Parts: sequence; structure tokens; C-alpha cells
Amino acid sequence: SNLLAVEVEEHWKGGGTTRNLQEIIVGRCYDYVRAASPWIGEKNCAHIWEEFQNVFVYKNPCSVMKEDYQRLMDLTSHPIPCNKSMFWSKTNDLVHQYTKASPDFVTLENTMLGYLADGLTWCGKLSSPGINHQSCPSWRECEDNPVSSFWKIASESFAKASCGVVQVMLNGSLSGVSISKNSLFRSVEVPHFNPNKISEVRVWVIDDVGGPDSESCDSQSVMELENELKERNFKYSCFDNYRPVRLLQCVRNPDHAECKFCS
Ligand code: N1C
Repeated sequence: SNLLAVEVEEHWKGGGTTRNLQEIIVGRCYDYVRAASPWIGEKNCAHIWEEFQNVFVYKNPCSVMKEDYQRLMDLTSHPIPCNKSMFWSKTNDLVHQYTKASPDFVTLENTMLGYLADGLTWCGKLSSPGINHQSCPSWRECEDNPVSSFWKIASESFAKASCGVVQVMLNGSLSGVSISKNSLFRSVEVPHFNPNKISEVRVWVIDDVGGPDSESCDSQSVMELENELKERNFKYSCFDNYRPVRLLQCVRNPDHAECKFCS
């Protein structure tokens, strides 16, 4: 009897590739070029999509390495102004609300590379059509998946390109540690800060309005970060509930006791 050729569809624990990924990335590319031209230089959006899909389409989604993104990074690179880089960990929503209100600051998602991929999922499979829309590996299933490798190399290059005074917004209301060793900020970005380019690191530890105030500048993990930075000769400062960010949080919580700055 004939063996049935059963198509083995891979089932991963994470969500599948974002629908219309190509159109979204190409569209974001044109948006970015229009808004940021001419200072980012010439960019070819069709070519950028080609290099992006070359990294993962028809590839095993557990063996995409950060180096595979090098050509995409070359095509999307542009200068980053000194003193404006804003890093973050576990404050994704708040930090981007803040940079919208205070657009001088630049997060990775305001650079071309981060803007193209923000919030998207992508992974490949060996069988046609080479893109898995059903599921993608989570970080725990395999570390070398296309999305994790992307954020690792994008974060690394943003850290390397940053100069002058840089800031980082941390979450002071987490139940665990506010800045764990495994965060991309501490494990990838800080080690790639260039002491010849970066003069000072300003840490902002922000609690949710109404708390809990579980972590602050003198908490264990923040002080470990302080030591790591001081050992490498960066000037360091830390602010609990940095007022401009607090004011922004209070727009949404105007009646909360912590938002009554003067009565
Ligand atoms: O692991 P994290 O935070 O410390 O990473 C945040 C850090 C920031 O300073 C950014 O420059 O690393 C950069 N970064 C992103 O910009 C980014 N956008 C979306 C890292 N990760 C990013 N993501 C997704 O959030 C990605 O899927 C990654 O795994 C999470 C990490 O967020 P985190 O744990 O809050």
C-alpha cells in the first residue's frame, strides 16, 4: 500500500504571522519616508520588503539568527539625534504615550527599523507559501525565532547608535523586579552603550497612579543597574515618578488623590 504523504503542519504556541504583513510593512515604509524625509536619506520600500522576507520566508522559524537581519538593517539605517534616545522596559504603553506628547524623544519604535515591525508577528515554514499564518514559536519554544532575533538586533543597534544623555523609563508597579537581568534593556542595550558616545543615563521609575509603589530608585534591581552603569563610567541619575510623566498619567486620572498636585 502507498504511504500517505501527510503534510505536517507545525503548531506553535504563539500567534501566527500578521495578516497582510507585506502590505503593512511596505505601507509603513512609505509613511515613514514621507514623514521623515529628507533627513533619513533615500529608502527603497520594495527592496526593504525583499530583504525582510528573505530573512524568514521558507525558513525554519527556530533558526533565524540576529545576524540574518544585517542587510535589512543596512537598508533602514539613519542617524539618531544625540540626547534624545528613550529606552524602556515594561512600560511599552506609557513610554509611547509620553513620546507622542513630547516628540523630541526617540524610542526604537520611532526609528525606521522599529517603526516597520512594531506590534507585528512573523515567521516562516518550509512548505508553501513559506509563511505561517496559523502560529509562530513563542520565546520559550525556541530562542532563535524571527521576532526575538529581530528585537535583539534592533535593540543592539539602537543602543550602539545613541549618544549624549539617554533616558530609560522603568515600571515601578511590577510585582517582581522592575528591571530584570533578562530584559532586553539590561541584557542587550546597556552592554552596547558606547562610553565614548553616551555621557549620562537618566533612569525614571514610574508607578501606576494609585500604586502599588513596589519599586523605586533605591530598590535592589535598580541599584544593580546603577552599579552596572557606574562601573562603566556613565554618569547616573534616577527619578521616582518623574513629574512630566506623572502629569501625563494624571490626564487620565485627574481626580485621583495622587494627581492633586496643588489643592
Ligand atoms: O525586554 P525589554 O522590555 O527590556 O525591552 C525593551 C527595550 C527598549 O529600550 C527598546 O529599545 O528594548 C527595545 N525593544 C523595543 O523597542 C520593542 N518594541 C516591541 C524591545 N522589545 C520590543 N518590543 C517587544 O516587547 C518585543 O517582542 C520584546 O520581546 C518585548 C520586550 O518588552 P519588555 O520586556 O517590556
